[in-house]
Amino acid sequence: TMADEWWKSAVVYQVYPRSFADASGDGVGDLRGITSRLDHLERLGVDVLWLSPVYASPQADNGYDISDYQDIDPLFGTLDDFDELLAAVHARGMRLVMDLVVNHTSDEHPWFQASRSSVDDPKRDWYWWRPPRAGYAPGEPGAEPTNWESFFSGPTWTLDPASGEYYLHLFAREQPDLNWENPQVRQAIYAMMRWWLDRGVDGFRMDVINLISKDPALPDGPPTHAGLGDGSPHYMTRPQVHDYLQEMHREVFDGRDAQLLTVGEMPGVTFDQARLFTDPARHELDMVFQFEHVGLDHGPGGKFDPVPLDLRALKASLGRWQTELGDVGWNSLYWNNHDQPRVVSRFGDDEHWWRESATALATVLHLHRGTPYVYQGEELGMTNAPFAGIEDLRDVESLNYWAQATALGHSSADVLRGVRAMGRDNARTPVQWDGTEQAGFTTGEPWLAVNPNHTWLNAAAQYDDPASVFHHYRQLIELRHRLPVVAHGDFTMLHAEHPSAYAYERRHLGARLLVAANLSASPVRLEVAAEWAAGDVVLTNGPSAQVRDGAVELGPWAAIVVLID
Ligand code: ISL
Repeated sequence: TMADEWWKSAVVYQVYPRSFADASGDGVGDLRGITSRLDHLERLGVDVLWLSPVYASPQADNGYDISDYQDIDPLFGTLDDFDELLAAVHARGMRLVMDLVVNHTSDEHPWFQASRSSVDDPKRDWYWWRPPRAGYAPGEPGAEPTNWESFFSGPTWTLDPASGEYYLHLFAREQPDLNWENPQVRQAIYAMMRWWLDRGVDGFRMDVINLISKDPALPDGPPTHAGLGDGSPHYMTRPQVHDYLQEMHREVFDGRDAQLLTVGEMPGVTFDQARLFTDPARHELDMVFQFEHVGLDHGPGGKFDPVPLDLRALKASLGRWQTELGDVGWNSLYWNNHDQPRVVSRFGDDEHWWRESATALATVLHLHRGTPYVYQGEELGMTNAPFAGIEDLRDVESLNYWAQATALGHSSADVLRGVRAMGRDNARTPVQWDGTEQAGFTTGEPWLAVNPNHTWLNAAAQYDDPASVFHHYRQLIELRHRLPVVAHGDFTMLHAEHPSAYAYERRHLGARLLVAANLSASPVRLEVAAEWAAGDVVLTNGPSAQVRDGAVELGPWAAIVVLID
């Protein structure tokens, strides 16, 4: 029932702990740092904190490589620090959702250590081990059991010389994939999840959860380049994923799911699949993260070969998801997370129309039907980082890509251009709290350089400025809480073919909401029904957004929200 679905009127705030706030002064953010900054979240008005991984980890992928699911990494603190954070979040009426990374573990997890110790170990089958391809010796080029290419470049297989067998890793070699076809693996994961729920956490964001089932025949995929292939038909969104999520629901969530939030991260998911995953009657997930809209600017060479965004394609994509998950299912709404470049730099104009474009993009996203996610710093309009060269980068995806692309003969200037525009470290520079030397993030040396624009772009400067990006986000969140039409209304795209305006209407019972934004620097005039002139303008991002008889007028990057009820 609607009362149970509290997350339909909620907004989630993602904390990437390494870059949020450093209480210990070692240059890496930590749990006590987060606890010390909860005022910021409360002021913003968000309902849920999603915490990226803080578990014990060798940090090959910044914590998405877990070596103990039931402990906190010393970099971030202790279980006591965690309990304190959780209590402080609850004391403010917010909820805390954990990141759940169970497609793979770290290669230092005791499960994998046991698994690799011998072909006869009881945990051998907890991971994907295979002999070399028939006719090949271990380690010979082409001997990998399949031609699949890793998300982080190179083959998805690494040889363990001790046994002469390869193990599967869809991501880095330090992230071996668990074998979900083995029921013992699944039960171990469910027990761990219950342990966290018993500790008081309010749900899970499930990392690449649509990749957990692989075709045990492990067929090759269609060739891509450099002798590798695309294995995704054999590991992406297989029907078994639904079985496993339903089993997880029975084993972990039954009886307590009404108060929890579950969201599955699902690269490549289609809306037909997403509708099944989020149909409440099927007891799988509350919502999923889909990737279509953040792939629209990927060029022929992939994400590091970006092309300009075609706004019509963006509207067609997001609009289609609104329709397809309209009556059954539920959308997650996001521009940013720790894997994506900053939206104001990517789809906005962080030079000439920084404040206007950050707030226009926020308006467009937040008033769709679905649950919005704010990634730390997005609410300040934080921008991509001015990385000068590869030595400024830390992310395993960018570093591996750099090594591979330059080895294949691409010029370092070309590779650097792609990585600077699209690399994940853009999202991972420290949160800019104030204008002091390290932006108030740390008293030490930050693990990744603070963006030099923190001198003027920071939280302290925005708190007292009602026109700031921060206050615009705060007002958008407040609108979702206050107006049922925002949380529950239906969705109709307007002017779908307009090349620079994004406009839509929401309706719920007697209420109607018009949202219109100019996502360009040239003024726009949009025809709308005459009655809107008599509505209440509930939000704009500046004086150049106006509604008149039969039209909305929008200056550069202007946005307006009009309510009739
Ligand atoms: O970064 C990406 C966008 O191009 C994807 O390839 C990303 O790796 C994929 O969406 C999966 O992301 C998740 O799992 C990864 C981890 O590195 C990411 O940080 C996490 O969000 C492996 O655990």
